[in-house]
Amino acid sequence: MLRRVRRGSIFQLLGFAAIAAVITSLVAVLVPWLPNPASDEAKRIHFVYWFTTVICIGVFAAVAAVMTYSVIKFRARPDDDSDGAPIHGHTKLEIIWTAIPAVLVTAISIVSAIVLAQNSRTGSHPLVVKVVAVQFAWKFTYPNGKSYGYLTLPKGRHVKLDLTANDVIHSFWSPELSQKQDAVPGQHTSLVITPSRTGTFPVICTELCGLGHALMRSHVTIIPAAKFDTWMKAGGQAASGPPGLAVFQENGCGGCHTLKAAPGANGTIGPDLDKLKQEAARAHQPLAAFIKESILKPSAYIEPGYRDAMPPTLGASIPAGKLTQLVQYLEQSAK
Ligand code: HEC
Ligand SMILES: [Cu+2]
Repeated sequence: MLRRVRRGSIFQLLGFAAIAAVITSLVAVLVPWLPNPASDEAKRIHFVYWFTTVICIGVFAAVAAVMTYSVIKFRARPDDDSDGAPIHGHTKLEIIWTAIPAVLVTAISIVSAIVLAQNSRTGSHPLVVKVVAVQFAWKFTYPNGKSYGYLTLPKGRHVKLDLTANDVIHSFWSPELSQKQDAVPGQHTSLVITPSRTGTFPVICTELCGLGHALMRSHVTIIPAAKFDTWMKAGGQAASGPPGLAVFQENGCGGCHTLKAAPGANGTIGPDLDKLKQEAARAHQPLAAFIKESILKPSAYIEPGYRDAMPPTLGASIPAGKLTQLVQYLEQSAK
């Protein structure tokens, strides 16, 4: 069979391969499949994607060319009812098409192993941020003991997230950071991030964790390292303001609720907390009692038009003193 492939046919094969390679390359390059990476780790992961994609395009072009050529060249003519030639296979060809993919797959695994090893390097002084996931919110605690519902990271520094969960398995993911790590109750997992550009990017839970899973979103803001030090010293944005505001920020309430007084609180998953007075009246409850019950037992009263998606264990995780501050703060801001 091979002997029948003449020079003209070689050019034909190469032509088909070139067409297939150009089409698939355009699909790979023109469609923005990957987000713009925001960390060194993400850049390395994207390199593995492209490395693998280039190999895949080569293999696809070769297979598509041989298939197209064969369909055209060896198709049965009309009225040709004869049997095909009794071919036994071609040992040389089989060795080639086994050896080449074996080399390519080995190359992919070596590149992946190198990237995995590089991506778990923390350097000597990583900034360690403790991450606790609960149904359905994130809590990020810094070395100075301050906690937030949002992640703030310094550009260019090694950061190590130390993840765990209080109830069920969750998973930390930010598309621009291109890494995922499970947050498991009773265990500590870690993730190394070296932010490479400033900006604000989504943080998403990617482990189905209950009714509010789709709402379990936060964000990560990357700021210049110099600004980060002052941000840490100032205790972040929650430092200025009443103590109840700090409790509100720490627990990520603003990811689901809008509250004008709290910077960054523009969530729409839960009711607008600037309208708490009307909401308490609708529930026929005194304002303070309504707020406290809503936090401790969110399912007791469901605001019309909203789902029962407020984290049921969130209230119990707030110490009594802080809870009182939070309730007072919301009560005052509603008046
Ligand atoms: C994952 C999203 C989410 C988070 C985080 C969250 N809530 Fe909610 N919250 C909701 C939803 C959804 C409702 C409406 C359903 C209901 O009434 O239980 C709600 C209801 C409420 C209500 C009652 C309002 C009304 O009109 O019924 C209050 C008060 C409240 N939340 C305060 C808080 C506070 C304080 C925090 C932070 C400790 C918080 N929430 C965190 C989603 C959330
Ligand atoms: Cu989750």
